[in-house]
Amino acid sequence: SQKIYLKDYTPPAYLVDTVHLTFKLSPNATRVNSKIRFRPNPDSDSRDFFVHGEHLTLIRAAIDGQECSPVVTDKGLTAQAPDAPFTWEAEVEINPQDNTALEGLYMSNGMYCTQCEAEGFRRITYYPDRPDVMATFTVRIEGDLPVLLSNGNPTASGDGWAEWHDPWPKPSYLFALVAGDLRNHPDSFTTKSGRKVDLNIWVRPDDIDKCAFGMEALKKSMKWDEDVYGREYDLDLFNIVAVDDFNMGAMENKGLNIFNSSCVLASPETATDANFERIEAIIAHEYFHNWTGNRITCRDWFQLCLKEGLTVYRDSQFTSDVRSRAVKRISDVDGLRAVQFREDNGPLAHPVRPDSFVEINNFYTATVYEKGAEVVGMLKRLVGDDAYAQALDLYFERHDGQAVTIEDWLKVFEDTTGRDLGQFMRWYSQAGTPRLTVTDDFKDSTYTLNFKQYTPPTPGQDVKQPQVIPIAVGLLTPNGDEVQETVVLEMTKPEQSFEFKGLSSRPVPSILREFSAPVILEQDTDNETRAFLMAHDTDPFNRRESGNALARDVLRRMITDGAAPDPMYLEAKAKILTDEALDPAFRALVMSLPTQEELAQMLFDTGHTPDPEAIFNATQTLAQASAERLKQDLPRIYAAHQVKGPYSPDAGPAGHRVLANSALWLLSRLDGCKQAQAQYDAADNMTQQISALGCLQYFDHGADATQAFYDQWRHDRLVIDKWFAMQVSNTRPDQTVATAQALTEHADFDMKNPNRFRAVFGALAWHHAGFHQADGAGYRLLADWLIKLDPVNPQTTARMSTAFQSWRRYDEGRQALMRAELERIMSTPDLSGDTGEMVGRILE
Ligand code: HT7
Ligand code: ZN
Repeated sequence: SQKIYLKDYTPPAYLVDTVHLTFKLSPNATRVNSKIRFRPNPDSDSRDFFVHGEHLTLIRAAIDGQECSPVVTDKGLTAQAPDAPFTWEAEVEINPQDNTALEGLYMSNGMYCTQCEAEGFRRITYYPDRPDVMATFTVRIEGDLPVLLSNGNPTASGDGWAEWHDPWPKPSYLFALVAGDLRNHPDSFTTKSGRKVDLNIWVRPDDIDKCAFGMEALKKSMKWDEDVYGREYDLDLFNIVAVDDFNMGAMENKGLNIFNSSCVLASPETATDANFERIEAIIAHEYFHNWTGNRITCRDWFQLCLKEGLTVYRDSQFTSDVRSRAVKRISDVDGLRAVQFREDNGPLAHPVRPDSFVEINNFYTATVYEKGAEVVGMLKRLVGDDAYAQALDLYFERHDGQAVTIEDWLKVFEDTTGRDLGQFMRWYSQAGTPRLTVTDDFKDSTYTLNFKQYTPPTPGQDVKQPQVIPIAVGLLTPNGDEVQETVVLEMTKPEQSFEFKGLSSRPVPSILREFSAPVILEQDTDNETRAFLMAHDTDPFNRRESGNALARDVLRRMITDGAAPDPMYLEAKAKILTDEALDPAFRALVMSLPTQEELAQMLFDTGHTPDPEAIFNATQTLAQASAERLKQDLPRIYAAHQVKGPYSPDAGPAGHRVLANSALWLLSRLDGCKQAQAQYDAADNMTQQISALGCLQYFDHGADATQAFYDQWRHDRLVIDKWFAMQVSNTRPDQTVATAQALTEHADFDMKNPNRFRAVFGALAWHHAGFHQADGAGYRLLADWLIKLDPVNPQTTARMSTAFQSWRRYDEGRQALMRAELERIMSTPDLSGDTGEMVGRILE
């Protein structure tokens, strides 16, 4: 496989105006007829006619009605084409039934569906499968199935056929087709200009009772995008389809979003509060793509963050607005640190806009998505809310219908504000997480904060230039009053100081409020100050952050010096947990300990070799000490936050449940799981049932409940995914690998279903101490299965191989074991390009 570079971009030789496709569906031999109007691109000097095509059998091809004999390779075909508009026609045959890679047209549980982003359309027919070629599509589907769907609006249908037309020019990656025995959950939405849009969620018949929440989320998203961004929907119909076999979460195909069923189906009995919140966010995300991605798309795949970073930013704004801003920000930053920081500080580090890749599927990363969203958030903070709104209006006006670049995006902000964003561009081009060090002085009523920034080298980028860092700061007096409300300091130099004058005493700084930039803040604060901020900071993000920093420090001392749990931490935490004036969901977040993964990275960063077993033991000891400190309070808190009445997934009741269930986890350490068993027996919703089951499993009282849970839910594949994952997640480290191995032998384990594979192996990879067992059994088991999965589904294999990305962090023994497994994967005959690129980069 070949590396391609951003700098080598050239415009397409030919553009496309219209595409007509006819599908004659058949599981093993679907025929696709295409009729495509090409015209020479005035912006290109080339007249080489090349169209992509992979895994296609060409039956016939013609240009302007004349049969032609193109030169066909495994990547596409070339032909002699006129230097004038012409019609290309082709007939190909494809095999959806055997398409286990889940790219292009494939079958899932008897239904046909497509996944074309990023380069799947070339598995459907010959086409210039690149996002800067935008065309209108007309589609005819012939097949003996009751529901036949494609993009846009339906134009005609009859028995066994349907025709669709999408009036909006789109790149091929947004093409979609679905055919199957489906039921719909219908509704409608009237847009702000009074147009009625029909909405449907299409599912398999058994799932029809799990669509209501997704539909409400869709209508909320449509309204929010009108209210906040002024964006109105632009077709008469919006369809969502749930599919069981899907490589990722969901896909924003124009007017026909396709969802992994786990990201749309929900009922109180089968989905947890966290599932409901995630579904709402993903529905919003895909819907928001209609403007940020579909109407304005990417010129090439290097610009992926243009649509993904912005759309993640938009969906996080939506969740903040409809739920809690503080809780959303804290959870997002937890996720960013767990996944993106790990990526940015290891062998897979790459810029938000990468400058080269072998396989674009490997760049749907936390860096492109989540760091990409952080960059949009920083931009908004720097220019201010009003300028951001004006810039977005200009972006939609100037670039509607175009395929654009990050330069175009930043130019809109430059033109709106008159600012030079040249230095800001480094957030897109430089990889790695900046380290921000801060010291302070207080003299003659002036308080000074001195910052230094430094970004360590990353693969291919040895030297980094200083970035623009918006640092939100507030100052508190020692008695807890705010003397300086939040201001945004704009750091542009490697070292920079900022003064606050006229202060009568040395203040306590609260730095990087709301996590105003994706950096690692290195601050020499003592634990008394952390406890003080935990109690008094007016910024909820930093309030929790101080608690987390305190916990990290306490755990570090326990792990490296054998220290005992620090009573100051236990007291500070108890104060928050028992403060009934605080939001319950926020209290639950304060209760949570840093993840073992986060602790491993923190130890590594501070010059220690992380020992997974010692990390595990320290977190257990601290949790036990917490439980004992809170012995009197836990039963009361647990009882006070029980939610009465019918289940609602709203943030309010969900917050009470998450707090009560955090209390239950601690309580289970003290009461032999009595309360957990009672909750399990009485549970009438999945949140309560699964929280109780988790406690029972974790504290070794779970055998009966695990079996009962299976017997109750064996017919529901999404719940059974949870059943698989929970058994692995809730093991003691010495049982994790054996449990995962045993589950692969279960009759319901199916490696071809990405959700099921991820349930077992995602849970194994996230079980820090279990995966990193010193004998290497975790590494071996995962490598065995990645090798098995690669020929079936390279995309999922490549993503899951990232479990090994931090291998250099550990001791020599573990490093050798992981390297051996990575090399074993690498030397597998016929390894896919996806996995080869990923494992190669991890090993480099
Ligand atoms: N734009 C989509 C990204 C995507 C994808 C989705 C499903 C399967 C394969 C995929 N490859 C890329 C989803 C999104 O970010 O909204
Ligand atoms: Zn997206």
